[in-house]
Amino acid sequence: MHVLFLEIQTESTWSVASIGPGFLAAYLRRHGHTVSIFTVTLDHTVDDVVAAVCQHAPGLIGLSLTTRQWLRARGIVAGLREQLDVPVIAGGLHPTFAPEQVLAASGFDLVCLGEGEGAMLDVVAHIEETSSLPTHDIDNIQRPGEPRPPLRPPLDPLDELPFIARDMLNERYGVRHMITQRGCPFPCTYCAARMYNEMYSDYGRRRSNASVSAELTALRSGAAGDGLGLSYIIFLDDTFTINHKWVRRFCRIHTENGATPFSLHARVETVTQRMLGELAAAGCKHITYGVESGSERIRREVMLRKVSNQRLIDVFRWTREAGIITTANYMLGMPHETRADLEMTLALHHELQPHDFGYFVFYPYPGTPLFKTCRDLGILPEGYETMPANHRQSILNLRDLTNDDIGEFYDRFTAIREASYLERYGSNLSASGEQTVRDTYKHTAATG
Ligand code: B12
Ligand code: SF4
Repeated sequence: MHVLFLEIQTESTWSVASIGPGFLAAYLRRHGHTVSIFTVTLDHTVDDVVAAVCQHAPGLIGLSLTTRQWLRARGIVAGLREQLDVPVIAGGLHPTFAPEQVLAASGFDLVCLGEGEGAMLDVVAHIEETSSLPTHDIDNIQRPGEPRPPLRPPLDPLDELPFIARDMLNERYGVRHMITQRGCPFPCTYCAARMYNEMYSDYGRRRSNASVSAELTALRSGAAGDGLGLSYIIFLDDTFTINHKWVRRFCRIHTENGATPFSLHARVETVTQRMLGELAAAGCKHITYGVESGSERIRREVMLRKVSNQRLIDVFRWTREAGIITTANYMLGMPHETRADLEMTLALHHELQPHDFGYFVFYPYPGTPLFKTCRDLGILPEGYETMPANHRQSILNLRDLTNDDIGEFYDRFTAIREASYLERYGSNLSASGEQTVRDTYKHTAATG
């Protein structure tokens, strides 16, 4: 059967990696199905999407959705359903943690909770066999009006999965996106990704060094078939540096294979000075660290990130000394945060001296502990579901910060970024937070 993924864009140049669909497409193809993708850019209307669906003629449409993509996806799928009756399944972080909301919307027939490979295959096989949607239980698949389904165990070992289908990703210039693990062991309260640990009893797995090296070797030798080869690697793992033995072995093999330059996300607790030296020698050019707040109180009590400011300062210095560029990510507008806490974030930023930084206004993602905190504190507004997760303005009725306070600090961060861009490049490149291709290689405040 043919499956079409719709990639919903929410920012004009924000188009990089559809990693979820990339894994799913590779898995479905291995089992004899065909898969394509259509990117719904900001210019596309529902009629354009209808035309694309007619052209691809799928038996099933799949959407992989973050919360940020949800509102636009909802409008497009509703419009699509008015004109065409092709079954639609949604998966990814937002449908996993707000399945009832997604299934209540027009045009969404099924939701996949958690890991999707086996579940999607079962759904496709069923539709192919019966030309109808499943009316019985399939593990991980929720149907409208039905309770949440049981989950199948996470795929283990990950090495058994085929390499990601590169034609699902919008990669350019040989810059490749890689995932070496699933799951993150840390407890950050704002993070949707870590909630897989709550759904599954044991979600954390990592590919073997041999599997990762084989995929990189295949890319280098042109096996992706797109003529792009391998010039740079962006590791999108939540925390690349969690298993020191694995990282050391990776560095050795990667160096032997030519040390293609790469970037990664890390937490400062998980790196050592020695590891940073080894990473740099293996080609690591850039590390993004989640700093999130300069207030140890906010990090410890609200975010459950217990690291000290001194550790952050040390690790940023070690990283610079190793010759690796740093990006720091910050969050603004947390519950219980005050202006004094935000001043501390600015002060810490000046001590860390990162090469670049991202700053994001906190949005409570469904399923996370902080979402529940916001609801319990009564600071989640009515109709929050229709408020975009744009990370520039708070949707919360915070007690200790006004929207003007948050706006003021957001502007102060923007001014610092503007000044550093002017100093470095002599022109104002995207300092106001406009997305550029460059920015897409940095990541969310909620990662690392
Ligand atoms: C890579 C990544 C990005 C990349 C690429 C995103 C992409 N679409 O692939 C970039 C840099 C563009 C990005 C941007 C952003 N991201 Co991001 N990102 C990630 C990251 C680190 C990895 C995602 C990933 O590829 N995982 C690997 C794949 C295999 O897992 P998966 O996506 O969950 O897919 C599996 C299942 O979910 C399921 N599945 C997925 N899709 C589908 C579809 C169907 C039909 C089915 C059946 C199943 C299914 O099957 C897959 C295979 O098992 C996650 C953290 C995480 N660990 O998930 C954050 C994460 C998804 N990002 C997040 C955020 C907040 C953002 C930004 C808003 C950051 C910002 N402040 O601007 C933007 C928003 C972009 C947008 N338009 O939505 C949040 C989303 C929270 C939420 N509830 O929405 C996450 C979870 C981070 C976090 N810790 O909270 N991101
Ligand atoms: S924010 Fe990063 S470190 Fe914290 S749980 Fe999520 S993925 Fe892990």
